[in-house]
Amino acid sequence: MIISTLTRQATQPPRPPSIIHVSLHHIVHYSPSSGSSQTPPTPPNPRRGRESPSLRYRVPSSLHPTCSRTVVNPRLLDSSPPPTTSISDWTVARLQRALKERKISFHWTNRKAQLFQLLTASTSTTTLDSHSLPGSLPSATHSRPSNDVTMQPTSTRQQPPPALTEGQFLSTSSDAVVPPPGEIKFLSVKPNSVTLSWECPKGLEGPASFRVMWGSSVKVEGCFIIRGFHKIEINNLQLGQKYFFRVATQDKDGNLSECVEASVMTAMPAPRHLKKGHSEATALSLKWTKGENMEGIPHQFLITLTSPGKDSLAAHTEDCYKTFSDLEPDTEYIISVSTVLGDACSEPVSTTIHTGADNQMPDWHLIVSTCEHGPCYSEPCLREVLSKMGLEDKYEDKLTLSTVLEINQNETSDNNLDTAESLPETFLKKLKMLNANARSVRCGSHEVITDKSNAINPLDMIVALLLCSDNFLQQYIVLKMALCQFAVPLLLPNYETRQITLMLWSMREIVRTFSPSNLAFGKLSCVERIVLCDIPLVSFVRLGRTILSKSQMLNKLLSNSQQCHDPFYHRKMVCGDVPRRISEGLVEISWYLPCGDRKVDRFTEPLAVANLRGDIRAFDKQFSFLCRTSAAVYIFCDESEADFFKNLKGKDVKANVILISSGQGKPFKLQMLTLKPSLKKTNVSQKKKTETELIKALQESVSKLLENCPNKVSVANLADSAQHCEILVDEDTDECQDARKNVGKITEHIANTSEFKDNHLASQGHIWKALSWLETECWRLRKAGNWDTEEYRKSLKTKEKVLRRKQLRFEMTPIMLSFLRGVVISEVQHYFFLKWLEMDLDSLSWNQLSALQDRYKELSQKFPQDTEKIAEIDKQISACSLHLEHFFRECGQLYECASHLPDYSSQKKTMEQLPALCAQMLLDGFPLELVDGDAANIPIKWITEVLTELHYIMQSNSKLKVITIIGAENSGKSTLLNTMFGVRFAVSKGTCTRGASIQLINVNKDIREELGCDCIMIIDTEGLKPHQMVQDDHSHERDKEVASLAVALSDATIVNVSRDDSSEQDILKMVLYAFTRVKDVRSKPLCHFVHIDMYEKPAAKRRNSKDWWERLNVIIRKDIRMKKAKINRISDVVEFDGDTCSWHFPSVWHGTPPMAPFSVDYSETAHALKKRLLGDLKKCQARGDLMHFIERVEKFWKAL
Ligand SMILES: Nc1nc2c(ncn2[C@@H]2O[C@H](COP(=O)(O)OP(=O)(O)OP(=O)(O)O)[C@@H](O)[C@H]2O)c(=O)[nH]1
Ligand SMILES: [Mg+2]
Repeated sequence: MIISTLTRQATQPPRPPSIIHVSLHHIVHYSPSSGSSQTPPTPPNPRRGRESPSLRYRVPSSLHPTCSRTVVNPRLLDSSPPPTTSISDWTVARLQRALKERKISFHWTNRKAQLFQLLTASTSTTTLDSHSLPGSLPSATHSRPSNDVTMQPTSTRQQPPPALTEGQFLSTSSDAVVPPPGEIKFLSVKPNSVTLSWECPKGLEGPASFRVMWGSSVKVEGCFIIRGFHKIEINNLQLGQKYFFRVATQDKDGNLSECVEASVMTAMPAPRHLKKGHSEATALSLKWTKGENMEGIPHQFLITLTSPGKDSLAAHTEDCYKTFSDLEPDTEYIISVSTVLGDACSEPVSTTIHTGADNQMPDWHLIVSTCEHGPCYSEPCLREVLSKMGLEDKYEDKLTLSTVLEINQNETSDNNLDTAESLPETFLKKLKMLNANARSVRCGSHEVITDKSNAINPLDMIVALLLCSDNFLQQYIVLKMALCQFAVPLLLPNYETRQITLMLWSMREIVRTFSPSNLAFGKLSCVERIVLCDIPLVSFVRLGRTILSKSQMLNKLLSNSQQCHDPFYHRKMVCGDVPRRISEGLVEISWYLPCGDRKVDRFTEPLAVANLRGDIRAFDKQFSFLCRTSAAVYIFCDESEADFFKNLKGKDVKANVILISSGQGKPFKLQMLTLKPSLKKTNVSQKKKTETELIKALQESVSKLLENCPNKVSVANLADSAQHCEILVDEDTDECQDARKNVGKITEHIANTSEFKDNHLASQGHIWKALSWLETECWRLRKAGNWDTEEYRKSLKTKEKVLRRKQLRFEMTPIMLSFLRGVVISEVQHYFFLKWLEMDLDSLSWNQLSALQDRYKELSQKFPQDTEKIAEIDKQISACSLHLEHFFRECGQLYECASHLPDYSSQKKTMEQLPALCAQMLLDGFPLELVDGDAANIPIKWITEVLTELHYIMQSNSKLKVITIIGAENSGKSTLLNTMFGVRFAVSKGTCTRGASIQLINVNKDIREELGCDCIMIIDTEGLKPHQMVQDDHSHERDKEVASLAVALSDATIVNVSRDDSSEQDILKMVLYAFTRVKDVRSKPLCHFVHIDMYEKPAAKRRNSKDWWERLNVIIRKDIRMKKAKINRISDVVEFDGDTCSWHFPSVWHGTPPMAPFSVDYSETAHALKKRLLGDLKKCQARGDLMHFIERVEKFWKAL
């Protein structure tokens, strides 16, 4: 089996001859007889103390390139009882299952530790599978070569060992005098391994045997006899721990000599990449990265500062950065940082830093706030602001996406949250639903805020939230902000560490569609990941106080003639005038993107606009960065500030510098500042008297700049300049970069997405499609004709077997191996891995997909009867699409294939690890394909296993309720679900969702009882195509099957009806069929009809609810099949309230995309619908947990 071979190769270091390698990990944990669970049970690990209450999940070691690692399961964070031991819950889940298989009863009242012992007692083994050893040692039970090794069970395998003391390892058992070996020497001591050697026993001839035993202060870890070797390497030790080693000579009768003994402490990895962050006269900040292999192990760092003749300073931290203040100016300090774990300390890494002179300009000490009474200097205090917002704890223990997506009490209540502590939640709740008013949150319900001391500026709130969010939540927040057309943070200041971070990772998910003037012929628009676009950057900064509001000016500059919106928050907005305490020095970025309509576009080329909050005097780093990277820097200033510009001469200024100045009561001047050969100002335009005139002049100036601007740059390329200006980059962490490299190993093979799928993801190709047809035909019997049913089925089964055998020939490809390795890696890295892969795959497919989707959309709108062409393009879209789901689909196929192998097959055992990985992915917020849209089938074994794993990971607390959406294709179904629940179903023009996908949302404990479930499953379905657009009845039937299944599974169904759809009647018929079909398998589903004005025609009137239901009744009455089924009116097939179950949505965009913000009305209607749906769920009868859901999927899929 390729996978296990590779695993061994990866773990096996090149070794010198005559050294034996022993893997402690295997001896202690490996348990070949542990039934279906091949994962070694994880013993309590005393080093994991700080990880609780996070529940940990151990990945299958056979899939792991190095050794097993742990993954936090965020979904379980607060649903779990405080762990009494640190056995992972994932392990508990598997143990629980294994117990069940052995028919040993299990109760949740059992402590995990007891459970662990119970299972280890029932599954432990005394022989070591030598094939599992990295060194591939010859097996003890087979014939032994002359230099052989005998694995001996240690007492730990049978019973828990007694606590050991030094000197108690080995007892010599005989009176025979056997000469002892010479002194033990340690040839190498690494964090996880030790190589020791000893001299030959004096007076002994020929190859001798030695008994080697070792252990920690807690227990004996291993013991075995070797013959002919004097050297041994012992692997998989714990780092920073004291180990004892004893060696005794053993004669041929088994008599032992006295033993020689030595102990050693395994090495502790030192921190890496120690760098100076910020430094000034009396303060400095440092940053570093964790030592190798320290990921996931809670540890601390010891930092010491020494300077000759001065007292040394020392500090501890768990973070990878530290700030020191109260230092001596102009002094050299030697700084050392060591890793500390328990009593062990690594070698230090050191650097020398010289503090600045006393007269250096303070930049972070004093900030200039924007209060009305002039410059206001105050001491910024991040902790104080965080504590006001109830976020103090979250600075260390970051907020995660799962907490934001979770449904809690506030989701359904109408109570206004208006305390400072509730601001972050209110903001996130609105932002999740893309409410363009999300930033306008205030404490207190009064319009006018009288007590400003308690108020919080929204920019402070955003900075605080980002500082308290993990990388993935940061990315989520920034993406949603961009969708609302809010400016997003480019450089984020942190007043605690005094560091500035370029938010590149956070912006990576932003994708925009726009139409620049130089668009290739035939293309309507281009889709771009915005941080990768080479776009001129124009920066706006302020020097001193000015009468103009820079942000307000920028908003006007970027607004179209048709639509006015506020990307930059400004003074006149809610709480915009509250003094900023932690957001001074923030640089935000927003983009102007043309739609291609000259009448609407303010600029015909894309443009990035940066806005520095605060005075450039106080934020020199940010200002220098902008001068280096921008095509132009516009400086708002007062005429009296002329002297400052002399400072610019020493800077690396690549930008054109333009001053926007005015004096008290004087008109505005726009002047170009030239720095070389001498400082010079040239008027750009005539003086402007009013703000409107000034904005016009600014627009002209920017437009001129955009014409053939050579100075274009992508945000991704700003990272180099950031480093030059001592600005951190958020994605410069080892986890993120390693994950990126691993993704690169996959994507470098993708030249053509379709060919890539054929070559590397082969299991899901035409064989799987043929198999799907056979599987479904077995119960549909559509082509049975005159055949005897049983005979027909038999023939189908035979064909199925042949195909399965063919499919089995596909081995797991190296690409899939790379994928699985990326997924099983540490918690943080696997998330980065999936994100990078998802983004890279999307970017790769757009190139090919975008044009096809435009064509599809055009044909389906203008020539729906041209079914042949539509089907052809649809096929091409399907062939070119390559997303994360294709990789998981491949996992599913590999798993399904392996399920046909005999139980002893190693391939089967390896594949059994895959469902757990996929279940984890679902918990991480990635959608899972329930119905494969290309094959029109459910890989039922795979789905069953994934959801079963999920059920166990959730500790059997998986009672769920289901919300489903069905409706016409491209009618905004996925958009609506994403808006309501903050989830991330794929959205795209043309055709997008295929089959059906699911996503899980956690329900907070506070309303589980009320809602009657622990989680909510959302099912997004492929759009229904009108009859005229479909080439054959088969695909039409397929659409209806998917819709029926989704309805049958749901507790509440949303039917999307796009008001602009000319084939509405046809779609409604299909919807009604879907409801009719489920009539026999379940009670009437709850239903809401949603009418969306996709293209907002002003004349469009709201539909009268009564007319609407009557219209549905008319369709039913006219249909003969429905009549036959005794269905006469809509109320015969669905449960609904005539007055409140019909919803009207405006278009999602308030204006013309790409510059249009998300419609507030749309977001608020979506919120109301969500509240109503949750209300419905409260009332509907519980239908069980995930295990019941799986049963229903299989039952309904066959029955429908
Ligand atoms: N103008 C406008 N566009 C919308 C609206 N809702 C969604 N869209 C866009 O329409 C396209 C399709 O949206 P989706 O949400 O993917 O539609 P869908 O119904 O899920 O599509 P399929 O899954 O392919 O059936 C996307 O480009 C959306 O941005 C709307 O109300 N107005
Ligand atoms: Mg969709």
